[in-house]
Amino acid sequence: MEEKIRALQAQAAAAIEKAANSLEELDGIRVKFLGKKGELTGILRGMGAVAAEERPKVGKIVNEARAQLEELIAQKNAELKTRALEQKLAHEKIDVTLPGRIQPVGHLHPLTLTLERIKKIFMNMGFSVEEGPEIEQDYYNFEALNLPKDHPARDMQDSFYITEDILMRSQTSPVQARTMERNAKAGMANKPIRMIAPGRVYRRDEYDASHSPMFTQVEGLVVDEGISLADLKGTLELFLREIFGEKVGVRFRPSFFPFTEPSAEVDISCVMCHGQGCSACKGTGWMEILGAGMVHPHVLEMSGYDPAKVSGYAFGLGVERITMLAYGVDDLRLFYDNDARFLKQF
Ligand code: 2NL
Repeated sequence: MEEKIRALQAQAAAAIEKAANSLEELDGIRVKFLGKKGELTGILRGMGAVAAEERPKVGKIVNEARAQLEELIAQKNAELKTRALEQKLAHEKIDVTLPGRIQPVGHLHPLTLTLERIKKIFMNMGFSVEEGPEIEQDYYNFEALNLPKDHPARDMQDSFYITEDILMRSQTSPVQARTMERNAKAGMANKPIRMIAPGRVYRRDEYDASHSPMFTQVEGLVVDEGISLADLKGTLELFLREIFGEKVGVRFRPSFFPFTEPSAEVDISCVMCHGQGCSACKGTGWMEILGAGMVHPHVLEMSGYDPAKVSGYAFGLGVERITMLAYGVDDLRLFYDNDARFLKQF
């Protein structure tokens, strides 16, 4: 009996030593020898067959064998766990000295940058920023601005019609017309207005270095008692000096717009030659930058304002043109190409 136990013990010890390559395998060995139905346990169960005087001795040997095997299993268990942890650590090793991956950070589009600058300058002068629909009614786009149906000046802003009466706006002035009309309809006719209306406008046009059927406009409108051409001149000069610098020359030339009277075109001294005359300004030393004028009395009247009580000035400028002159961009199409090599430079 003693030999049988010793043999079993040796067999189990050898199995633990060499066979256990995983915790599962080790547990299998434990169950095989020490489990409830295990081989060593079986011997204890069979003690009835052992002579009474032999039992304590046999029991002792079995318990010693059991204790030794449990010890071996615990050692092997610890060994396997350590090995598993080492493998895991080796596998998950990271090199903290590797350089990081650079995340490309985007930035605002040059037109957005200019528009934000323009908005900020006017907001600092007390203007509000108003927006309106790009798909507009013929009435607000043309009629309310003194351009009745079949008026020849509509040709200058030939637009994209969706129906007879619905079109892509050709200017942002419908936003101003709507603002005046809203005030008048709310019983606040002649309420002072100091606003700009930025946004996209659409015209039937060529697509070349300086024309596009879609561009970005900012129009401004100021209406109050006693507004004069001096207010228009002072405000626009201040604005142009903020954008192009203190030293920029500014001049007003008489012009015509159907919605203003009198009207003016505003030039700045050439950004390339500073007034000397070069190819960029066709030798004149000046560059046209925006259009403006005193709001036509009929325009005020149509939106419910009383031209006998209030007067106003208005202006319109192209954001693309200002951006081109401010940054020295020579082709307007670059703004819409979405070529990162161009856009990255701003
Ligand atoms: C330009 C200049 C301009 C206006 C726009 C305007 C708006 C209202 C009343 C009167 Cl609600 N005028 N806008 C005035 C003068 C010029 O645009 O170069 N346009 C192509």
